[in-house]
Amino acid sequence: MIAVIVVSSFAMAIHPPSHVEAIDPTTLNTNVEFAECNLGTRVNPDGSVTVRIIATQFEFLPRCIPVPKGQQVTFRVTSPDVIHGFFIAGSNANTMVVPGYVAQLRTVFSTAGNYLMPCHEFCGLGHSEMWALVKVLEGAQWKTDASGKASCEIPR
Ligand SMILES: [Cu+2]
Repeated sequence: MIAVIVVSSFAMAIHPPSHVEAIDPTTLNTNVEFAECNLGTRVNPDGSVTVRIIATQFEFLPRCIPVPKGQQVTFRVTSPDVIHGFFIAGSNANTMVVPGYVAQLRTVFSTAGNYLMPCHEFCGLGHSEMWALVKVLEGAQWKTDASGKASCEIPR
């Protein structure tokens, strides 16, 4: 039995679902993709939507994440410190965020509204305070600036 597990895990390269790609957690602050100005929701030139999030003790950056209804959204999440949980209540988005890796998942939100995104992996004393909000927007509510970035700020 052990031989089967060992051989198959090497042969089939079994990884946890959060293992998509490696990233150096110690230099996250100088990483281009996860730079502060690049975090959040962005519509790419091809029209696809990517959300980049840093999960850190004890918050998600950014804390408010706007996404369009009925369109595939790719989440890319990483952590500079400890293991966090990425879970969007009411959706099928659920993965671990392991430092050293980028967790990536895709989902489609078919209903507009606010979705709570709590950290569901105990990460320390402030764990219970660690959550973000995903706002699924439709129609005119969903908009981006000239660079393709969407934000939760209420227009004045
Ligand atoms: Cu956490």
